[in-house]
This record gives sequence, C-alpha cells and structure tokens, in this order.
Amino acid sequence: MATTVENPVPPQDLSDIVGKHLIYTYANNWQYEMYVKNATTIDYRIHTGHVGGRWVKDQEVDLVVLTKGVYKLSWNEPTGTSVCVNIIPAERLLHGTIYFPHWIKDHGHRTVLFQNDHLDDMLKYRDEGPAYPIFFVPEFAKITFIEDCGIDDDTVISVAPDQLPADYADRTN
Ligand code: FER
Repeated sequence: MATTVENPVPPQDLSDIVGKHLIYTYANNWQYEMYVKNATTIDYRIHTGHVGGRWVKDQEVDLVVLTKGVYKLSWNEPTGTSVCVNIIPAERLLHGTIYFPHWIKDHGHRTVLFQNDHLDDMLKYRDEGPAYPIFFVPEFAKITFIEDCGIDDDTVISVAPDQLPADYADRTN
C-alpha cells in the first residue's frame, strides 16, 4: 500500500535484514560489528574508536524498513547513549548517528566492557552525568563484511573483541 498522511507506514518486510551479521568502518575509522539477532534485538562489538573494546548482547532496538532495501535501527543504551543507524546492505552503505552523553566523551573507558555484566554501574553513571553537551557523532560507514547467521544465534557474538583471532574484523566479502 502507498504511504500517505492517513497511513504513513510503508510495508514492513524485515526478512532481508533480520539475521544479518555486519562488520563496518565509519569514515572516522571507528570499526563496529552488529548482529541483527531478531526484529527487536541486536548484539554488537566495537573494535576500534572512542569506546573500542565495548560489547553488548540483547540490546532492544526499533527496527523498520523505510523503503525497499533501506533499514533504520534506533535505540537508547543503559549508559544514556542514543544511536540511530541506517543500513543499505545492497550498497554496502550505512549511516550512524551516535549521541553520547558528555560523561562518555571524558570517561569513555567506563563503558569499555561487557555491558550486560555491569548494568547497574551503567545506570548509575548515566544518572550522575553530566549528560550535556551531547557528544554528537554522525558518520557514514562502509560495510566490509556481511553474512546471514539466521535468528537468535548466541554464538555469533559471544566473546570480547580482544578475544577474537587477530584478523577477525579484517575479513571482507
Ligand atoms: C553503532 C554505533 C554505536 C553501533 C553501536 C553503537 C552496533 C553503540 C554505541 C555505544 O553504546 O557506545 O553503529 O552498532
């Protein structure tokens, strides 16, 4: 059905994005890895950048199709960071906008861990702030690796970034 004022939602077919495992490098050279575990959940690892070494499982996200082949994920982290990522797999293109609270600009290392084991600490840091001014990072990225892993596979992202083989994130396809 066409998108109209009365019915602004385009048809939602998530089958080509759910289950995908991507490695991508932003134009600022920050390298990230995301597994779209299912229609509402991602697992991820951050290989390099301001918070390189950080990794997270079971982050709840909003995932939508904007138009055929164009996907948008957005979410808020327990740290207070908000993220919006647009993915165009067929063009190996991604655009991410990260809105870090100010405390992460000064103390990013506090978030470099397996977040799931430290949720109470993250919420405490979030509430202590300072949140402002937001550290705003909008960047395009090139998707260097993409594969289909199916849904809900907990083996895709299961160890810390520094526990992976040396060339793990350098694989291209
Ligand atoms: C991304 C950009 C940012 C991403 C995750 C984040 C998995 C998370 C940021 C943070 O909480 O530090 O492309 O993809």
